[in-house]
Amino acid sequence: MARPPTLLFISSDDDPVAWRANLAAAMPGLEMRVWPETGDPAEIDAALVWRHPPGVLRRFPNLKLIVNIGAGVDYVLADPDLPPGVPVARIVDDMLTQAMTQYVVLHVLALHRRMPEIAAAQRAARWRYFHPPAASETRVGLLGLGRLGQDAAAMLARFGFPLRGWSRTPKTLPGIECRAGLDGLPGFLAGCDILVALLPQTPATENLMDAARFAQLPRGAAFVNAGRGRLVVETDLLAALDSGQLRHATLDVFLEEPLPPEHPFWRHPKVTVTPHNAAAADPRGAAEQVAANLRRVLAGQAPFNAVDPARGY
Ligand code: NDP
Ligand code: OXD
Repeated sequence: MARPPTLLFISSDDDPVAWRANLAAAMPGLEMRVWPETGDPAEIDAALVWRHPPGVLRRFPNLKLIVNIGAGVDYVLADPDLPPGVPVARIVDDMLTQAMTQYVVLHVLALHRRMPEIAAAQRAARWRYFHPPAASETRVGLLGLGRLGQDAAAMLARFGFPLRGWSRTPKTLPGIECRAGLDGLPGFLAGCDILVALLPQTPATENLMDAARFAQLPRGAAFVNAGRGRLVVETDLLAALDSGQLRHATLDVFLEEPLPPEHPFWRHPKVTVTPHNAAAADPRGAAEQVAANLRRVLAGQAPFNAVDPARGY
């Protein structure tokens, strides 16, 4: 009798019970094993992973697919011992996209309406009036115009913000002034009153936002990072906040996560910290595509939403 398709789940941040239930519904007969209980390594067809221990995926000689439980695959690609030739797919999912768009809209509106300054005034029992600004006065820029950046931009457009976006390859998108590549970056940054980073972490994007790039923003701009911590030189960001070049930073992602208790971001008056919870893959939305991708690789087809390891996303 043929053995059932078998998937190994490796994550200490995600709920294996919920994944098991949703995968069973999406692919009846699927066997799911939870790391470190792998059973016979030769039976593992696919690995569903978030921050797996580096090197372990080499142990499965018949592995045909690695699925990252999330949109950003930097944790997977950072493994120097990935099994060669096994495709890596990421989650591209409406629930995750909606959550990220909620996060971006929430924080762009808060920054546009000066909520950090108003909250600080309340803590000091001070009546500090800010005239409600028009959306047309606040130019919002998106670093990254992928699945998440484009969805957030479409929602922000409804509020009337002038929008611009930056990507690796040139794009034409309705209602968004698009720039591409490093040559296009200074001009892009110069027109962002609120800058939202939704880039993947790759060798080309690490440390992108350094002192020189913060200096290219208009003085008093605000920054939101929902991409990855390594996009930013944290000491340069702190210096830009302290000098007044930036008026506020809202940060969901950090060089070190969890953010250590002694980190200056926690207590900085111009920083809002959120615990890397802008968006997350949810098995209710994502199990179906994991099952579909497993069916595809078992049939000898390439998976959907595969990433290019050479490009890094
Ligand atoms: P996509 O792969 O769909 O889009 C990535 C975008 O970044 C593309 O527009 C791409 O350009 C652009 N890009 C990549 N490299 C460069 C570069 N060197 N220069 C300029 N632009 C570049 O990713 P998603 O939109 O799905 O996700 C983006 C990131 O968001 C994830 O990689 C992850 O790090 C982060 N994320 C964070 C979460 C959180 O909870 N904080 C949750 C989910 C995701 P091009 O279009 O030309 O290819
Ligand atoms: C992701 C994340 O990449 O949660 O999906 O950060």
